[in-house]
Amino acid sequence: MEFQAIYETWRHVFKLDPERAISDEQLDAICMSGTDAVIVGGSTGVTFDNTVDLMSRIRRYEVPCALEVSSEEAAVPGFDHYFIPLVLNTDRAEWMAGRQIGALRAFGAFIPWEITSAEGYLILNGEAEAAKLTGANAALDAESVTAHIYMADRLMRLPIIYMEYSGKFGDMELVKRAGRITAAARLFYGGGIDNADKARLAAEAAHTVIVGNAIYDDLAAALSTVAAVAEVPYSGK
Ligand code: 1GP
Repeated sequence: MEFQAIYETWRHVFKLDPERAISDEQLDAICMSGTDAVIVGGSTGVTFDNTVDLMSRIRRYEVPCALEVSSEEAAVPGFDHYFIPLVLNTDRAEWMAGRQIGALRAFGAFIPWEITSAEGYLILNGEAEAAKLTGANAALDAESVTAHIYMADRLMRLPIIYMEYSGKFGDMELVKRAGRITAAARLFYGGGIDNADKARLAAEAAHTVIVGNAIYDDLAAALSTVAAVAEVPYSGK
């Protein structure tokens, strides 16, 4: 049987930020929601301690739990999977391969490679914290998005392309277009999903739909996205 990575069946994911407070009741609702997985990650303020703390609380549940490793200090063992983001639409090479290489120099021999995957990020909301931090060129037109997809999917053969609009609902036509061009990568979409309708639109456009901020802003609305995603098939391959 062909090897299948854990995330290849995920349609709906909640992303929890270790820097933000979440009560036990809220966390219970998230972990028992029927979501396919929980990803722990954030652009800033992620430390070893707050990551361990959140992981151990999520670990009381059966839901798969992955870490998006955005800083070397916060690489915590014990997750089901590790995602290493590479930002594709920035001129600052440190976000593409620089910091990652620094971390590999220090920890390369200890990395559980069979459960570690790179994510090719396209940060498409210039207002997002991650865009400011990495100097991402968020204003990409359709042709540029296409070129970035070719780069990530065909040339670099990254297993995941992440279209990130964090904080804002994105251009679903652009996401669908990316999906049509993508040959092998799994397409993740995240940004501004705060109700069931937006979740359905995103589920049609991307393989995997990621909900973050809504968890903290309106938990009931965030929870409604789980069933919404399950209702809609992905329109691409
Ligand atoms: C953030 O893509 C995720 O990395 C989700 O975005 O917080 O806007 O839901 P939101």
